[in-house]
Amino acid sequence: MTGLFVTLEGPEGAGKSTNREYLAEQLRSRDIEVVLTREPGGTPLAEKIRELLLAPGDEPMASDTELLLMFAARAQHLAQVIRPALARGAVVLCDRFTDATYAYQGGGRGVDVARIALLEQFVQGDLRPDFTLLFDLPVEVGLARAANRGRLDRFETEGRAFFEAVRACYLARLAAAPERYRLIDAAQALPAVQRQLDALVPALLERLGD
Ligand code: Z5A
Repeated sequence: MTGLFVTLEGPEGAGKSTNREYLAEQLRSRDIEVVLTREPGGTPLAEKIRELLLAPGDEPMASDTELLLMFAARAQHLAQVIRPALARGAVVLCDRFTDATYAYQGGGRGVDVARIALLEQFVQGDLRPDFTLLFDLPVEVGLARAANRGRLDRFETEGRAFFEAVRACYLARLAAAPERYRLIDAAQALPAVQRQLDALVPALLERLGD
């Protein structure tokens, strides 16, 4: 692999979607091929799985079903988009990846971390993100931002304790492997968040050139 795999993570309403385009522009203006994508989703088939995962419904989704669908979508996304882009030498900017599985299915739903790790190895082999930008902010701030968007998906109807567990899991993962993560203070106003991203670009470029 010669490209660079960068994931954007964080709890609800942290500003990943708002900022991924900004970061992509910073890199594209330096003539770098950037593939902007997201999970769950990123291919037509994986986007269908996303619809299943996010749609509120009368039948409760078992946590193992949710876990397996996340990894089914990921397998498709890796095969169709992520691995080919990395093989071409592109920067892949992916809005959520397996850290979200640890945070939401592990931290939020209480799925055994060993099961997640097993599927991670099965689906990804040795592929892990080179960098993970963790957009962190207090849960109440993120929920208030997300509430302004209107209709809630199946995850967004969860209670505050769920999102506190998600945030705690993200922060614990950062503490356990600080070399891979970059912490973004996402509670700041948008221009200040973007200045934090600007400051990260040289490290991304340096790694891409390695
Ligand atoms: N999920 C999972 O459970 N397991 C997995 O393995 C994966 C995902 C991969 C869909 O993800 C759901 O899938 C997600 C986790 C689960 N569910 N939840 N919750 P998603 O990433 O597509 O959806 P999301 O988490 O709901 O993203 P989000 O809430 O849209 O967050 P965001 O992209 O980080 O935020 P945003 O849309 O950029 O910003 C939210 C609002 O805040 C918006 O109105 C912005 O204009 C505003 N905003 C952004 N930045 C600022 C600042 N700095 N100041 C003020 N306002 C701001």
